[in-house]
Amino acid sequence: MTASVHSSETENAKSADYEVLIVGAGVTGLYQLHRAREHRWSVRLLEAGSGVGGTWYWNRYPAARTDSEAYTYGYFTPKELLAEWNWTEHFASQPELEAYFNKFVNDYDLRRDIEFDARVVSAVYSEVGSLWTVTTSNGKKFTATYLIAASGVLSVPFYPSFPGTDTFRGLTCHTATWPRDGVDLAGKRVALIGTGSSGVQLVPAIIDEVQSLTVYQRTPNWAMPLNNCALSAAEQEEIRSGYPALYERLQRTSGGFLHEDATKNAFDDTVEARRAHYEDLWNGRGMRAMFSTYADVLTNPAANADFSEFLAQKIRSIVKDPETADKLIPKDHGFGMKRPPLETGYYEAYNKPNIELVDLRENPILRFTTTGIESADTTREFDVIIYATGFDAFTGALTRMGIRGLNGVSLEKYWAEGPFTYLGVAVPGFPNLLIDSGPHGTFGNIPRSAEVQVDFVTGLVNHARSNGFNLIDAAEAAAEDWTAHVYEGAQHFAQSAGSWYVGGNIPGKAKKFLPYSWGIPIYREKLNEVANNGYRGFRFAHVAAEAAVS
Ligand code: N01
Repeated sequence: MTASVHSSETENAKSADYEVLIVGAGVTGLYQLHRAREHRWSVRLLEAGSGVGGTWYWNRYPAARTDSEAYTYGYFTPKELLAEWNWTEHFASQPELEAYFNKFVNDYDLRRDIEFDARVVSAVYSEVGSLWTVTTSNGKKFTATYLIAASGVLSVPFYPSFPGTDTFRGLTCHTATWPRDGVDLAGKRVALIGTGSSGVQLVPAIIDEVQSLTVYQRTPNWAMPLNNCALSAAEQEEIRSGYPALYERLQRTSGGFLHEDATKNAFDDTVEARRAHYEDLWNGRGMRAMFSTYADVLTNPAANADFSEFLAQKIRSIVKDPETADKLIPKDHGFGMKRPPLETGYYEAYNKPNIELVDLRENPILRFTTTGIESADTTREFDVIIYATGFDAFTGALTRMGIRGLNGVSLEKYWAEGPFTYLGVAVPGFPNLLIDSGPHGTFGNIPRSAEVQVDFVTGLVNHARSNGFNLIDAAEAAAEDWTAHVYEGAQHFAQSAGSWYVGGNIPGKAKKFLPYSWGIPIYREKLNEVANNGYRGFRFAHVAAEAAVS
């Protein structure tokens, strides 16, 4: 590596269109753009959609909403936004979230730095001048020193392939690309494939308007009540005045949620005390059970089975038909081994006369026909088929961008056996590619996890700028240590084989653990430690505009 240190912060930027390109105008990318502005980087944000919000721009199916309390999901800076914005419910709906992100970009005049309808189709690193050249689907080309991917961990919809899908003459749609104008489901015969969080939210939202709903379920989930409700004006004021304390709490909890981490183990309590605690969790709001059940609920199989059995009893007590209830109870994984959906009337919907549950383990889909779906038991006719079949999570967006690092190495090939990152923010051999939300760095309440990454990446780029560097690369040994640390934390997720946590939902994808499961406080601590030690594990250099790196 030829490296000479220059004092000019922006010499390289002169030969590039921008110092920084950000990919994605979701919750993470918009925050990164805001931080870029604060530091006066020359920046452009490339967004595939025609509007902002990311997840909350694309997933506009009926009843799409967060299961993080809205006031823990929004931004904590800038302060004016906290003062001005009122959340109307504990868990915000898609329209409210989309409005929130639009207010953010409008208030802070971020829109002028965003290129819409610009899906990144190719991003190639050049050693000459240490530059990324990025091409977008609208035929434009951009060059920049740094390419920051805020492309999301659940942003690439997955469509399973069934024979005959192109022959179906009715309407098909995916929850993650729901049409802007909505879908008229009134009086229609509707099929829904998939019972993850999206399917579980959709079922009760549409059951009363459709003529019939057939739910094709491959694996049931341990869904628990969301217990959403409206926020009164007094509650909003209370939340507003408590923001500083709330933020401190969110910094402390492992998931970046309101919910405190349990400290007691399950069998430290009597049967009666456990039962009372489980009831309390069932009646509580949001993701509480994931964090506040018992400290060993995910690590001790007996503790996990105890809580899972409580949930199974709840399902049996709500769903009147015992056979349907049994089909809705997971048999292959315990609570928390897959990401649990939060529900509002999901199990109750199965008591309606116009719903049918097809267990795909007994009756797999054989093909789509021109008028419906043929499964092993029979053929059913539909007007609409809805895919709620999830995402190519964590790596999908990054491996679809045509990213080529040093020597033209492609990221999708480099990660063919699973992601390899340093701190979840950099990939050895892909200089100046920085990741704000991706594999091995993201966990829990996404905005709280992503802000740790954004703040770190902002500091890293500022460190390079102020030292006259224009090349940042992660050392391979540092990435090896990080990857080992990530996998060490994942050991108790042994029953997650079918989950997007491990790529288990995507045929042919490497089955490797993808989130960062040690919790956000430990993640923040590790990133701070690296920053405080001169960004240990990173290699910095200055590459002159016309000089090749040797
Ligand atoms: O996707 P999923 P999702 N044949 O992967 C099934 C977040 N989110 O969009 O489990 C038949 O969970 C698949 O079956 P199986 C949240 O983090 C949050 O629902 O693989 N079925 C499964 O049932 C969530 O976890 C909210 O056997 C097939 C479903 O499709 C994440 O996004 C709301 C199939 C996919 O479930 C993903 O949720 C929505 C096939 N070939 C989403 N392939 C909030 O509440 C897949 N399936 C905030």
